[in-house]
Amino acid sequence: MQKFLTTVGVLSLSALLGAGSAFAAGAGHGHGAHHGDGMGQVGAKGDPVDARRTLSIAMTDNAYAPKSITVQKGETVRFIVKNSGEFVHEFNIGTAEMHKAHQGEMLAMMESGALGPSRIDHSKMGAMQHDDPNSILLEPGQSGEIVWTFGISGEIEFACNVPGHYESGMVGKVKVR
Ligand SMILES: [Cu+2]
Repeated sequence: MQKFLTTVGVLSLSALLGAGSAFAAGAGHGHGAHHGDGMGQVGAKGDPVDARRTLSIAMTDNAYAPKSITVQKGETVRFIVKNSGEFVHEFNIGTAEMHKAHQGEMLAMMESGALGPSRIDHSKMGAMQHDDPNSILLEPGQSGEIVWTFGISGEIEFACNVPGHYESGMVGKVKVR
């Protein structure tokens, strides 16, 4: 009986390990973002040397130009993002579910004083440092860039999750062909 149980234990463990590796392979490049499930579909932090295309994104209160973009699956794109508005804005690539989850984090940042309507207080960010590779958060007048490698084909979004902005239309489509 003892021997039987041990064998079952070993089999279960290898089954679990097998499932784990399959998941890791499907989830892409193992970057540091922590929003979980959507990432395999969304893609991963890109390497600037792979970027053959640079797209400029203008942020105002509360809109993006352009409103939608089309990329190829697996394509690495360099985004240059400029905040020309009077409020803090974010450019964040993800699924609608990921944006919804991130909106809760941004609300917590605002409530803690780390995020104001028109400024970011990095000293108060603490454990909530806003440094996910799929997003950039900019104060009025600031510019920045992110490099992103898109995942499988489908439709995802770029969005601003500063409280109230997504709801007021600060969201655009990414068509991944
Ligand atoms: Cu915004």
